[in-house]
This record gives sequence, structure tokens and C-alpha cells, in this order.
Amino acid sequence: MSKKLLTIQDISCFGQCSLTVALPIISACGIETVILPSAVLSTHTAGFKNYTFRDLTDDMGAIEKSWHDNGLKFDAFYTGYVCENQIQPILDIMQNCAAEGAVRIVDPVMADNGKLYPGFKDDFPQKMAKLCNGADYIMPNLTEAALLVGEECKLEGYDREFIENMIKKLHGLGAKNVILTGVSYEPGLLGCAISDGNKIEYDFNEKLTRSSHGTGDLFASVFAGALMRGKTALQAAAIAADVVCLAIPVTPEEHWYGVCFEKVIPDLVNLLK
Ligand code: PXL
Repeated sequence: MSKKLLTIQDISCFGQCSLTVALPIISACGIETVILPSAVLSTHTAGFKNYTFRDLTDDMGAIEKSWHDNGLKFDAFYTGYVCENQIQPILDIMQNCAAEGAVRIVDPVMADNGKLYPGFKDDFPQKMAKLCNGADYIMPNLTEAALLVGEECKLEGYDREFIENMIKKLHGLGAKNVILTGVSYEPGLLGCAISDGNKIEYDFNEKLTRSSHGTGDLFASVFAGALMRGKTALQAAAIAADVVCLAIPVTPEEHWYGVCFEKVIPDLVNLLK
């Protein structure tokens, strides 16, 4: 039977992030993708005004029961942007709807550039830390990592020791593998650290002059899809970073709210061959 991945994150109707990226990208990886929307928003929250927000926590229990009644099980779980009261319901789903050997991938989406996203309260990182406990892979950016472990957030001017200490603390939350994104030790190179708890490997790409919203979701979605296709964590992270680096330059300036990932789907398919 083909492998099924359940991804739990919001639908931002407009904005090219979260589920509107994960569903097409993981499908393009050749993996059957099941979705559970954590919330429905008119737009994402980074740069749009007057966005609507419907929290779907109340539906989660009934959805889980329906899946249970139909005997549906998943080979992988990939969580992204979730709401503050959804940690326990999601842990329940990951326990009750898991096929044998199911993999848990947690992208602790909540912050960037030193700040929590609008709408998250200061205690949200502690809640997100509970979702990281028992995860096979977590993939925080530097801001999320600092918030998860209660460390000072340094976006630059850090050394290898600072990063590798942070990774140790992230494993201390109960995560098997850590993929820490946004790491840079020298000007011009940006990448991620991949740790299995014993060894730390790095993947670096040339730093682009422009950054873009939605790159974290693109990275995590490609990573999840590539992992399900049998790639190692290092290979999956490298493919994900390559896809992001291809997508940013083909995204026009006026498309500030997300990356034009559609244009690089053929490249993604090639990279997975
Ligand atoms: O890309 C992360 C993300 C996901 N979902 C929503 C967001 C953001 C980032 O701002 O606002 C609703």
C-alpha cells in the first residue's frame, strides 16, 4: 500500500504558506497527503491586515473518531502552524492514528527574526515544546529554537559552540533528530545543521540577497516528502534547501507574501530521482 502522510497546519486561503504549500509539494514528491487544517485564515498573519481566523480545535476530536471508525492509519505525521489548545489533541491523533513505525515530523512554526508571530501568547513555546517531545524530527529556525529551550535568541554573531549547545538542548526536549535552520558561520553561506543526537552534519548554500515569506513551509514540506521517499535526513534537508534556493530568485518582488514554488516543482521532481 502506498504511504500516507498526515499534515496538520492552517489553511491561509491567500498567502502561499502552510497547507497550500504542503499539499502540492508533498503530492509532487509522490506521497499521498492527508490534511487536517488547524485553522482557516483569510490570509497569513505576516503582513496582511484584518485577517479572519477560525480555530478548528473543536473539530479535531470528531475527525479523529471518524478516521478511527474507518480504520485509517498514517505512516507519517508532519505538523506546522497549530493553535494553542491543539497540542494534546494532536498528540492523541499521532498516537491513535499511527501505522506501525510511523514517523513524527514537527516543524514548531511560531516565530521568526527574533519574534513570535502575531496571535501567539508568550507561553506558546512551552506548549510547542510538548509537541517536540517524542518527535522523530524537529526543524526549528534559530528564533524558534531559542524560544523552545528558553535561551537567548542570537541571529548573528554566534559560533559553532553556541549552535551545537542549542542542538543539545533541543534534543533534551525529547526529539530524536534536530534540523536547525538559518545557521550561518561565514558571510555568504546559509544553511542548516542536522543532528541525530550523536553526530552533527551541515548543509550550506550560497546566501541569497533576498529572503521571502513561506520559505520555512516550503523547506519543511520538501523535507517531509523527501524523507518519505527514502532519503536520509541530510539528503532531504539538502534537497529542501536547493528547492528553496531555486524558488526565491523566480519569485517576483511584488509576490512578497510567499514563494512561487509552482515554478520549481519540475526541479523538485528531478532532485528526487
Ligand atoms: O509560514 C508560517 C505561517 C503559517 N501560517 C500562518 C502564518 C505564518 C507566518 O506568518 O501567519 C497563519
